Amino acid sequence: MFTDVADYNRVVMTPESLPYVVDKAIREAYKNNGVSVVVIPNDIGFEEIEDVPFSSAQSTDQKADPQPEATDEEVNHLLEMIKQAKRPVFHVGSGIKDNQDKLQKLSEKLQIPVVITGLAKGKVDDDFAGNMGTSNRAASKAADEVFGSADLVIALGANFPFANLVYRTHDFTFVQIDNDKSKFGRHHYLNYSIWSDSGKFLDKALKLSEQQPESPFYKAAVEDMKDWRAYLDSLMNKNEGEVEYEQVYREINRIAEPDALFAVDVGDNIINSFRFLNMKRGQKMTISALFATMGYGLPGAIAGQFAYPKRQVFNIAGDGAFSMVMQDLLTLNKYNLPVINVITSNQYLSFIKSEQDDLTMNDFGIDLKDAKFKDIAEAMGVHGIEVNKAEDLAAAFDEALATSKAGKPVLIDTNITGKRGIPVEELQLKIEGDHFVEYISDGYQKAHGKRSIEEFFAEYDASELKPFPCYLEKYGVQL
Ligand SMILES: Cc1ncc(C[n+]2csc(CCOP(=O)(O)OP(=O)(O)O)c2C)c(N)n1
Ligand SMILES: [Mg+2]
Repeated sequence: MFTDVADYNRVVMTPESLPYVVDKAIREAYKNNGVSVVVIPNDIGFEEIEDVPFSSAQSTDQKADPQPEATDEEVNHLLEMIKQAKRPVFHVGSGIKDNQDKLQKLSEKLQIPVVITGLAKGKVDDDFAGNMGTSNRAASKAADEVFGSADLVIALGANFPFANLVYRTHDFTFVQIDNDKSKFGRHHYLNYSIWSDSGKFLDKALKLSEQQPESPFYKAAVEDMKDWRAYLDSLMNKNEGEVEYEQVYREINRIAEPDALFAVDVGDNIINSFRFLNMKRGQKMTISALFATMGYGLPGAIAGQFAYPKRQVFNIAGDGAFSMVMQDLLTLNKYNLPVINVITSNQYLSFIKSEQDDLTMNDFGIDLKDAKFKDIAEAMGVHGIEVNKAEDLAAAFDEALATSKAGKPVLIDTNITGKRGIPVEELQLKIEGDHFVEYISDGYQKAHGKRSIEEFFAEYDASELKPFPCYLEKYGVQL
């Protein structure tokens, strides 16, 4: 039954072998970075075995594995490729680990903007000017545009699962740097690869490269991202009328401690946490990245609070996703886990509604009943708060913070509007003559009617945004 998911899978056959099988299972899980399963037949629980102290831990267990290292020749070759490129972009994944300082230095030194994968959110500083954010659908405008115009993509510790969507939009030269050879060329034809730990690669690249003059492309990218951030800020700072999701994120940012943990559920909150969470270095985020399983937020938060009992933990979930697992509020109560649950109730499976809206089909199976999550929480012994007006948000989050600080779990049900965030993945770039032209995807126009870029921006309350070619033109980026 477990063969499909387990790297190690054994049934314990004798009571005496139990400690050894469990020990082996733990070792195999670490070795394979995967799942071990030990099946213990019921009757073994009734057998007495001799209580012999057992430990196989070794003094070398804490020693880090040796890591592959880029050679001078490889790094010089890549630096040459970068020199030949006009619009190079880094695509950085979670393999960057804690090397953000080195990456940010290299990005500035070589004038290469950084696009990140979702798992690298928080691993490259959100306020680093060269950080364009995430790409694809759960994305920032600048990341999609900058990526869409790149002629060289350098993936660093990135195993991007949505490559079929964004790596196929246009031709570019592709370089991959990874410490795992099995990742090479998985997502794009490989023009060059460097088998290396990211930190060791960055050290060498910093040593062997020279400071480049300001590049028009880098400047255009940075300004595009700056304007996008200003747009997001203006949305977050509204404080009247109905509650909107941006303001909920403003409040999360306001009360989040510097070492907070965020467990983010699947749905619009994935898009919105990438866009609006202003993550600090000490903070951590967990999402169901590859499988995108709804109902991840609350169990993720429970695991986070058990692993880090002294840290502040958020569960950020939509009403649909939360409904799948809300019975575990009782677990928060039972173990006194002071998790702050933030529920964004829009009475829709909004993430799917947006997909259906973009197809020529009628809505199907996406509307939800309004649930009184506050009352549900209270009935399970968790303090519940409900917010219906933007002006009441701050007080609600203050109350949640105080409750959590007093060691108790809390839930805030924010009744948000059904407003859709701007689908920046519909912005497409093409080269016409000697310049880039931006337009709205054919699929979107087919479903919603013909529209200009300006009309598209206006539809999402984003008239201050400009198409990327404006920035390219302003700084004289050459094709
Ligand atoms: C277990 C599971 N079922 C279905 C899906 C497909 N799916 C992805 S997002 C989503 C809607 C999420 O709705 P909600 O939690 O209300 O969040 P919203 O998008 O409305 O903010 C669905 C059905 C999924 N990812 N996982
Ligand atoms: Mg919803």
